[in-house]
Amino acid sequence: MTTTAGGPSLPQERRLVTEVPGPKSRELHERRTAAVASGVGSTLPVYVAAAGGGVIVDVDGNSFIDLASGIAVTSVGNSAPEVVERVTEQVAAFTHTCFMVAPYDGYVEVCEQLADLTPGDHAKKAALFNSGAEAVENAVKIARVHTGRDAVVVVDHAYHGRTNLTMAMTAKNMPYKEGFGPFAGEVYRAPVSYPFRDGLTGAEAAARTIDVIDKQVGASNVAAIVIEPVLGEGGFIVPAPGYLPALVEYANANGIVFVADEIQSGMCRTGTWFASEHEGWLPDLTTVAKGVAGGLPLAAVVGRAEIMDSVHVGGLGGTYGGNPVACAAALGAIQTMKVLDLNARALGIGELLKRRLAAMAVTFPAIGDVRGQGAMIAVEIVEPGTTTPDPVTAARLSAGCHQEGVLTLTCGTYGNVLRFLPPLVASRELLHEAMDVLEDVAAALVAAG
Ligand code: PLZ
Repeated sequence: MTTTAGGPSLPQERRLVTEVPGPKSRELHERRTAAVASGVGSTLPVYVAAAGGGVIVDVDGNSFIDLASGIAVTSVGNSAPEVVERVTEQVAAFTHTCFMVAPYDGYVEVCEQLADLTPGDHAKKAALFNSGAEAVENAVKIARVHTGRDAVVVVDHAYHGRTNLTMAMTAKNMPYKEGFGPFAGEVYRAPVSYPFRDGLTGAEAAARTIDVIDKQVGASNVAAIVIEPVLGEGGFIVPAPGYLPALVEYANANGIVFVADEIQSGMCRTGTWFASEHEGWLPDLTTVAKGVAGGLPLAAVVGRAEIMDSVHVGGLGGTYGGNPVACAAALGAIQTMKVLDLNARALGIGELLKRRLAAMAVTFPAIGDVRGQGAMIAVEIVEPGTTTPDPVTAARLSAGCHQEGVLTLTCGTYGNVLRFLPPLVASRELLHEAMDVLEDVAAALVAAG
């Protein structure tokens, strides 16, 4: 294996020196095709040599502007110095004892930090896991024990993971669920607030959601309502103002555990530590993963101490959950977020991207909606003048950006949303350049008819 130094000292530039993908990437792709199961896809099959700040450099020497952050993970940038330093120290000290066998302070400190950073000054506790899906599963386990109830309510366009329970909770069939059933029971889906498509106020949309829960499930049967404050894979949908506070009020009034799945929206991504802060409501439990550990696998459930503590001793755990190296990475990432004030940077990024995208929408009417919070921004691509989804144009825009050295992602139930999730340390120059590229790609599509 060959490695090149990454991190923020990598030249922060877009640079294409071969076609995309280049010859070395194509060679690696052949090996991959023979060795890696075909069910695992890749958005852009260029093989990575190094990454840092706002760029990813491939094995052919091409440098891409990164608008993906490994799906909202490397918010502090790849190989952030504070993460590298703490991980290096930890790897040299010890790599694993299993917290359930012999504990260590890094795990405790991550739980303390998460209790401190999540909203509300009530008593909180946390437990650590490996992946987002695992955190969601554990939030449901905890809510069921706490309430003595079975039902879990999720919403349209939700994404919660790929394990058996979380597949049942995820809305979209293809590619996440197709052929993988039967799915776990006692998961009920209610409509959500999707301002671009339903035109409802937050109060109206909440009344619709609550009506479905009351009539089809019964509030007294519901252990948990699980929802993403900004729906991520489902299309970067920001519910109308008032929607989430109304659901929280309903949950509180009915003894239902309200779980905010902040796996994608948390840890500075939307310009606050957690997206729930935008409207000032308090979740009972929050699931955390992705951005929390600067690229190492770590996840958490954090929330009200009395709910977290309702589980019997030994009821929560797993071999690797809260691995010491991942905890060291998280402490380095959180430190970086504080020192660089990445919440402020996320707000600045959001403002820049929204301004550029709104200007683009004037000459490119396929952009039906520009939305998002902080550095979690997207455009919904439609047939001009309608709300009819146009996934083909969204895919063309994204592929066009890839060819020009900008790594973009799509999402959405209809596959027609182009989303932007840059590392929060990306420079304004790089972000402007990425928007220039997108503008050119869109203009070329218009010119081609
Ligand atoms: N909850 C809100 O966004 C992960 C998934 C990409 P894991 N989203 C990216 C893919 O195609 O697998 C996610 C999320 C929210 C839960 C999860 C699941 O987190 O760490 O991927 O299990």
